[in-house]
Amino acid sequence: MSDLILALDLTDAAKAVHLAEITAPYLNAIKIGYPLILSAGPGIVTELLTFGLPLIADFKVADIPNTNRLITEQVFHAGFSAIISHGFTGSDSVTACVHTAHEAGGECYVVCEMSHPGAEEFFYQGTAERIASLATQCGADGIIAPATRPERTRILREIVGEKKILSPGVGAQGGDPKAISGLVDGIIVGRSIYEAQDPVSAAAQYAEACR
Ligand code: OMP
Repeated sequence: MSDLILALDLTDAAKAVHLAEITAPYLNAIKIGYPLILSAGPGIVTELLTFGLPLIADFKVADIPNTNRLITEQVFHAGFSAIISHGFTGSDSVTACVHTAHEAGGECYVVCEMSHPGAEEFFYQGTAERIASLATQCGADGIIAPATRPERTRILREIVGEKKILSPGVGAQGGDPKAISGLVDGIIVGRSIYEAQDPVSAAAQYAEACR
């Protein structure tokens, strides 16, 4: 059993709010990032919070520790419950996000291996495994690992143990929710819900697949 997290990557604020409202009963969290924040403005966070779901800030933070801290402070000040950080920046940068998130009572997830084909160019050959160890040592709450490669996520699970794994790449990127849901704590689904003919029934089906 895993959570269903909607990746709300729409650039039309009204559509995004409507989509969140109608699918909310089937969701455990909503993840938003640059597409919606840059098009709608930061005020969209307050609107989405009215649906009573945790909001995850997907800014894939990847800067020096001080800048990471400043970004993370603003994310939690805005009302988010969790932030996604990159891990390749090193332990000091990741620790800045983790500590700042924890000070605010929130969570920090570290990207270990991405879900798209190009990820094989850099995240293979031990890099993802090293980032997973780093995320654990830095006290991160969990990692991001690909639904498109369940066999890789299985390896990362061995490294992070009980820490949470959130897994994108289901649906539009080809990942099968049934193949991954038992292995991870949450699946992240975007286009296969918000571009579906019937987003409510798509969300209901993904929620069922998470059971
Ligand atoms: P769909 O492909 O439309 O389901 O969206 C997937 C969502 O997960 C998008 O918001 C991506 O930015 C995000 N994502 C990935 O697709 N792959 C990754 O490796 C990491 C993320 C992420 O960090 O959420």
